Amino acid sequence: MTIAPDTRIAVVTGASSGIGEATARTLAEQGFHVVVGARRLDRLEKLADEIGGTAIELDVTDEDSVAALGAVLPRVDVLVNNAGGAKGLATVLEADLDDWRWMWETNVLGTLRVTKALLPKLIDSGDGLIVTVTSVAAFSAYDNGSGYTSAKHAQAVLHRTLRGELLGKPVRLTEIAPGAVETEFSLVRFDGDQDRADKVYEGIDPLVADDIAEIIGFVASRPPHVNLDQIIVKPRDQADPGRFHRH
Ligand code: 8X3
Repeated sequence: MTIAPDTRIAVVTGASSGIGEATARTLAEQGFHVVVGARRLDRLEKLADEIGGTAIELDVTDEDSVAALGAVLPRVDVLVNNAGGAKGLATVLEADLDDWRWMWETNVLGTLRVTKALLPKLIDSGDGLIVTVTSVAAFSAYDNGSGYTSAKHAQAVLHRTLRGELLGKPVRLTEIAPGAVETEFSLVRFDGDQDRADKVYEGIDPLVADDIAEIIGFVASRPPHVNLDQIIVKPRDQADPGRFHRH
């Protein structure tokens, strides 16, 4: 990757759509060279062209893929751990082990792999920032959601632990916990069932990806001594996971 040595680099995982894509655009507008990672390389390359960034095929569940990302980066100033998601809604009694494995692999171990790989460079930058996109599901349990809520709790605890472990190091840590954001999230959760996905947002004014990207942009543009630890953001129409005002 050839970029001017003083250009700051932001890495965004899960950047082929939704919050990741919007965040990549926002950080590029702020002057970062944005490295966008995801599995869908065709979409990524189009995005990277548009924002003057770099597309890297990335599977956060694959050790070699993450190592390859780490090896190609000359420096890292910002990491946005955004890759993840939900699969299914099932009671504990009917839990699908494969869905659980997918959720833990992407949200929890994916965040762990990428963070471990890039942390030395974030520290070396002298002013690093790790933003981890968790969820309101990282703060409460809800019926039929234990695979996702448990994975989001674990991802959040991993992120929050770093706040203490990195105390004294030049790295800020921000957890963004969104409620309902209309992206491909529900389509993935319901295995491509568009009608079921649409119902999640029916009658509410949900958040959109740009709402979260703007907040991440605000976080990334604070001076180095300002650490926004946690930001919970929901639509006005949502009080809690699953508790909506539908009109
Ligand atoms: C998803 C949050 O409120 O759509 O992370 O279940 S919600």
